[in-house]
Amino acid sequence: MSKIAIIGDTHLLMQFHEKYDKFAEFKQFIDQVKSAEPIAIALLGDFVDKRQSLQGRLITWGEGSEFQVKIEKMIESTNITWFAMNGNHDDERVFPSIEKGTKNFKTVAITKYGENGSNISPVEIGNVNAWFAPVPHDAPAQVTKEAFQELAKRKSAFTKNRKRHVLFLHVNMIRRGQETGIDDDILDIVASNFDKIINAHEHVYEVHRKKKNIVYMPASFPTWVVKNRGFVKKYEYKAGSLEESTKFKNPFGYLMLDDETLDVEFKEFTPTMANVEVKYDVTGVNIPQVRSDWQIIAKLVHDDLVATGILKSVLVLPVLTGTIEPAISFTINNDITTVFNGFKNIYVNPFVADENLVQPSIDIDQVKNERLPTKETAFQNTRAQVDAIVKKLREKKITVDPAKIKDIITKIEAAENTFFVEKAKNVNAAKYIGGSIENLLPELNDTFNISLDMASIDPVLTSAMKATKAKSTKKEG
Ligand SMILES: [Mn+2]
Repeated sequence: MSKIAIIGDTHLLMQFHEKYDKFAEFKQFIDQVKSAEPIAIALLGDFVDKRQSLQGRLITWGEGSEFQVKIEKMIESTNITWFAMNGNHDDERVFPSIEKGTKNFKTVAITKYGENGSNISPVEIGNVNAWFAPVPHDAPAQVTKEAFQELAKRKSAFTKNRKRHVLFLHVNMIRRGQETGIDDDILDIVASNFDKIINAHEHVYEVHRKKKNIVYMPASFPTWVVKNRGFVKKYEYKAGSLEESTKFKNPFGYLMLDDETLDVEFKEFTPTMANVEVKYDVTGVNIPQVRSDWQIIAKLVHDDLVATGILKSVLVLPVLTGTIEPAISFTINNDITTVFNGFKNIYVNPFVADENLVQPSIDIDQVKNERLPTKETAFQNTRAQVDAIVKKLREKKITVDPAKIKDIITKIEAAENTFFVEKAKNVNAAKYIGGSIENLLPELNDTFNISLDMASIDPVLTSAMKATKAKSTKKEG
């Protein structure tokens, strides 16, 4: 009795989190696979990815090839033969190129449009005939049906040996709405012809609920952050406490296929980082509330998963529900991130909306009449406060000429300042203002904390004055 390891959906060049090193993780992962002593490794695609966003720009396959040597060495270190088929995220040039540099890596199928499986033959691995079928992942139902009929025909005509037949695929199989997935009657064409069917791409280990010989395979380790996929646990925050919505479940790992019984075993791989979801109701909250709530949330998630040693690090995905005020939506990601900066081994992702989240849209004319000021009203208000600012500073034994403050305000106003228009597009206000006045008044820039303080410029001016004063005092001293 021998076992074949089946791996896939590693997405090595897709960023999960900047602190998560997929190459280091991949090494750990294949070491674990190797220690299970499979006779071969079947790699079912979405291995490296065509493109990834690196520091905000897309890198091409050419740039990605700098990782190739690293990957090839890791594959070689297993001393096990790899049989590989690419997925929809892999550039079709990558696998043949890895094969050239790696003696134990064999490209057995290249998935691309127009492929229908009509010219493939199985690879004998142990006691099975392994059919790697390069059927496109999102082909129209009729195309998939014809490809499956072709595969069934070829399998029926196969007489070379009496081994059992396993079909490997990388397609959208699970029904998710009208457009995605394959109907049971089409699946039946292969389910009734092959002894076992293993489909990558779904990132979840599951046996088809009707056709028990169809198995979906798990992702090796975290891929990217999407709501409702790939999480290890879900929580909901309610009135100061964090309720568990799901039990901890590690969805990552690989499959071991018994080459005699064709039994499939899911082997867990515990990643060094995984994400959880926290549902949070934003109705009626203000910024101090957001910060104190998330202080509690971060602490509780940390205590539950990191302090207990279940995971080395955790990435939290805030899932917002309720009604979000514009004033909160502009800064909530920053406010939450600020809280997490105080924790070790726990990180936070930008929020996503729950299906019920109401986000009132803002148009610039409407903003004029609401509490978010326009550029004009913000500067008007601030000018009206100059005397008060001078008075406050005097109480702190700082003497400032009101004309100087007016001068600073005029400089800010005169600077290229489309912030109040950009704000409607959800641009981070603190960063925008910080950037636009940086050259004018570096001391001011230091003092920006949260953007909404800018709605009234006086607290910013106050602390800027302090900073200026402190600096000049130092110099004099
Ligand atoms: Mn895929």
